[in-house]
Amino acid sequence: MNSMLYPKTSRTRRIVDMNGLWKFCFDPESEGLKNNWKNGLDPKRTMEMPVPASFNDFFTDKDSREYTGDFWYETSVFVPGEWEGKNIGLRFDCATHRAVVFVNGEKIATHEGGFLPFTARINKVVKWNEPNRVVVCLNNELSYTTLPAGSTKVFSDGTKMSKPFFDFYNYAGLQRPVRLVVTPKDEIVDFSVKHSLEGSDSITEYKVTADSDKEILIQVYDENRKLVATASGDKGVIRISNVRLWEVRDAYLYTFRILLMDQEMIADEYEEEIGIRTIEVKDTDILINNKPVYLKGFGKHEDSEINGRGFNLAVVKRDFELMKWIGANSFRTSHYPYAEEIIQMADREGFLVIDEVAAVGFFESLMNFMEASTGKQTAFFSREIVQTETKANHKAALSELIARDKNHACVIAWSLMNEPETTSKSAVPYFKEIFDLARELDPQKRPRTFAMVMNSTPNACKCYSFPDILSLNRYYGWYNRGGYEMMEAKEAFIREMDQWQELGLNKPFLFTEFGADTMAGIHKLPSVMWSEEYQEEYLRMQFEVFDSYDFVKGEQVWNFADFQTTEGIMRVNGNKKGIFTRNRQPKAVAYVFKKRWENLPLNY
Ligand code: GCB
Repeated sequence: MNSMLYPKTSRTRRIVDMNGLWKFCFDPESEGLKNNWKNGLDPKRTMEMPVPASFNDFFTDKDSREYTGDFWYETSVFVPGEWEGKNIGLRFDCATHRAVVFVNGEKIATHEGGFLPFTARINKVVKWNEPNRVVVCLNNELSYTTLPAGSTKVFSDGTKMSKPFFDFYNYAGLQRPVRLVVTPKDEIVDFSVKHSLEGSDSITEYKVTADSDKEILIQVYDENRKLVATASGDKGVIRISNVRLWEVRDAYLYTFRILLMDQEMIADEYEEEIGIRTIEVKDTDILINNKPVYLKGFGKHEDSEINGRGFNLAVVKRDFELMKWIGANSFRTSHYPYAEEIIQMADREGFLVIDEVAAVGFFESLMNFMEASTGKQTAFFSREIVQTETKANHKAALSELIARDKNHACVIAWSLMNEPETTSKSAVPYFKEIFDLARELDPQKRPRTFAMVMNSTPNACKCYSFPDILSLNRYYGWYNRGGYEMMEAKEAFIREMDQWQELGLNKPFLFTEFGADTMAGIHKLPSVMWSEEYQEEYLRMQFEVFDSYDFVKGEQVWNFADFQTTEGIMRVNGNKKGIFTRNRQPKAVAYVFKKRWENLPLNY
């Protein structure tokens, strides 16, 4: 069974870190398979490549940076003979966007989707007490069926180019850690928890899946490592008296220790830190532990200088410090699942996370956010291939996401798509299947949402009945009537909000995007678009609108930081809607947010 558990060392489990410099080469002719590169890359064309990282921004030539097609990585890992008799797996935290893995020349795994982990069991091919050759063929091409979606253009000389249906740069590579994971034959494969409250106690329904019929024990420890509850069996309930709940920006994590027992001997041991909280949508409120919350925060990206989308714990740490400084309490993992370490940090810091699957680009346009408001239609969901292959990939990615993140206290909602084209009826059955699947798979039955593009208005959108929380991406005063037209932008914004109000949906609304591109350091009096002054004026207008509708339960500005995009006339070396620069320094408007967010009522 393929386990999505985060790799950990315990008395029964071992990990070998495989990060570092790997061999790397491009394969524009897709000749690697025929030429048996699975047995070793051609030394004449290989170079060294750091893992984890995106390959793109290391290069000084454009062909390499923009490379689209197959590309290969190779390393070797020594597997000690003392692990004979254990399960040996190779765990890729992500391989963007698809991978075929070979060990000692044998194909052992394939995986589609570049933002979720997979583990390949290598027992059948492993060589004990020897280095084992690991070769991975990746591919970063986009199509209608990929998550994220896009297209691939081919020039007259055969060179390929990514044409995303989204603006963030199509970074690729082994962007997150790779590890050898050693687990016992009798193995804990998965577990899930669902909490409810009874007075000052918590009741956790749990379920453990194991590749074994050995006895299962659960022990729960508090933060002082004091045992507070125990249970046995593969499912049941755990009561914690006088529970210390996980609260927004005031986290508390119990350690759930799961044991497989062979008489007195421990056959497998796995521990995870779990925050105990409830999450519910009631009327227009989002309730955490039965208390209403207002989301303050950001749409983000995994994006930084040189590393691209490569996992960088130092940047992650800085981001959390900035989010705390500014008074935020939440973020959306726009537009793909983030590294597990980020979700763990959110658990530890008490942030609320809207966890998004990489279903972005479901509107055939690089600039969908602009073109949507022109009334353009691309009939994305009318394509048969979308209703078959894209949907299958979407379901697989969603299943992996929920399997990976379902126990995290910080995850309070699933975002099932970003800015899909909801104006045609063909979207409806697709939405139904995806929304139903999320409900079915999540033991905690978290609210589901999707981020709605500008033209998903009450009049035009065919899918607004699906989400439990409505998430609006709105750019009144930027893409729509920017600059001196701001007053009209505000009127149009209010008109739309009034229409939502009239529908009486009785559900919470969030703004998951609003923002204005701003070049840090450009000052202009009076303001012009792109100046720091305009960003501030634009945002003050948004706040006035948000604050006049009581069903608005949160604001996540676009974007936390400036980020890299595909080049084009709309972007000046990237998207500049950051409240912070790409180097994580504040623009002037950061102080406006800090003041607003720190002064919203305490309960928020
Ligand atoms: C959007 C997209 C986001 C873009 C943003 C923008 O609507 O969801 O990915 O980056 O607009 O800044 O244009």
